[in-house]
Amino acid sequence: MTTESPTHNLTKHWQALDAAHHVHPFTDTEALNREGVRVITKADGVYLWDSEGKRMIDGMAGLWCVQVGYGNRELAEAGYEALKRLPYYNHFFKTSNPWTIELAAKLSKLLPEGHEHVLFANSGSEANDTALKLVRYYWNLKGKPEKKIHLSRDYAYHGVTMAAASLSGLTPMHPQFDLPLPGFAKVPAPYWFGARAAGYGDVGAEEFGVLIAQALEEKILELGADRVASFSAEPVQGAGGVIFPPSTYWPEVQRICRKYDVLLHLDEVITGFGRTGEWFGAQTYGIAPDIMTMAKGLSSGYQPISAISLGARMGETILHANEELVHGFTYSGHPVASAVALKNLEVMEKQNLVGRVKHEIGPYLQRRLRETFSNHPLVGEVRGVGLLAAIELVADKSTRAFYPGDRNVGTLCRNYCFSSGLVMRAIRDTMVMAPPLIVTEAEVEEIIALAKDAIDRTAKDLGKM
Ligand code: PXG
Repeated sequence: MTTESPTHNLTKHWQALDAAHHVHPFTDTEALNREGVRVITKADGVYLWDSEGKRMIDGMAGLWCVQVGYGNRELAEAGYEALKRLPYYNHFFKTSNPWTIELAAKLSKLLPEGHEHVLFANSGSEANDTALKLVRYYWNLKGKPEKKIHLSRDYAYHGVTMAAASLSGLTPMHPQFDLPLPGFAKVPAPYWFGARAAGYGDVGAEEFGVLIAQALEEKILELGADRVASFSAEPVQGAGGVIFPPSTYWPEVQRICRKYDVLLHLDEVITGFGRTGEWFGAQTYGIAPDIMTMAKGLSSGYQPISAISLGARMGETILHANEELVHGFTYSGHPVASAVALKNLEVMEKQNLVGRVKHEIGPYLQRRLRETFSNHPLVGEVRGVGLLAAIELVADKSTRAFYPGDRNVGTLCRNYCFSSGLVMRAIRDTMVMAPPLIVTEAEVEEIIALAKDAIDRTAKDLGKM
């Protein structure tokens, strides 16, 4: 019989309390409680520690958000200063605070051209809900109240509130809640790697990009352009499987949105703040959105804060409506969250994190992933831009055939990652990574070695090695 250490007792204590009282997101409660939750007690740089003292390297930057890494003292101190000086005040009743004002001004310098105005909220979901309300308001102001349908894509993840979940194209998110709401419709995703399995045949990536963009045009024509309000999309689809669009996709999508006067809502919640090697995915992919939403990396996840920026035409219309904009949250532009976000942007600039992702560590990660996995018997594709990457695990490399879903290949591999101390996500059988932007070459090597070990073990289980 082993003697339990005091930490182990504490872990058991927390697991029991968690099981008794805490309901987790996207979790089967009973299954989790049988297993016992992992309690994370501290983090530093790119590392996490659990209550048993086990160290893990975080290949996911939390939930794709900890750009500056954990334990940044400058962010902590900026938050503490704001907490002492002004722990709370709001922007209703003709008031504001210095941090939120400076943050809005700072963002307007980094955002795509024409995005001069921002609203604040507290999460990506709230930002997306707000964006859709503003789209509806825009068309009402323009005298086109019948333009109300919101288009988005299969595999999209835009959040969990009623409208954001309706926008999301991950189908398991809908039936429990009788979603999507009326007025939402989906178009296909530019997921070239899955094209064959989805019945598109042996089509090249560039051709596929055009084909999928044209499916948007067909949907607009089917519904009637006079009824379609907006098209929402992530520059690169994140939680849906780290899907990078072929180079032909975005130019064609933008041409179609312009042609049918459909507002383009870009969800930069994952791609924003350096992830793809520019401040925004809009810049990486040459996208000019009418409205943009951002969260996560805005504060490196240190505080809950999100933002919605208005492009020129929405800004001009909505901000000159000469009436109250009847929208806003108690915590919109919270002073502490704003102070931390402002400091986060300052730290990112001082450390040249975006340039580093574009020219140094991003290319390094991408090269090392390809060198390590391109010829692996279980790997069908390695893809990535900046510090965002995906590794497809497949049954047949040459035909890009997936394993049947019930083999749970991705979960198997993910579990090997966890047990050896690497946080890497599995989305279906796609292994994905998005490490903090401060990750070093040595840490990239550590991530790759652990990922290789996990993928090798998975391949052995499947009789591939
Ligand atoms: N848009 C995008 C593109 C996101 O990735 C949201 C909106 C919603 O943000 P909030 O702050 O409301 O969660 C997200 C969030 C995962 C995972 O498992 C991804 C997200 C959230 C939780 C889990 O990959 N993305």
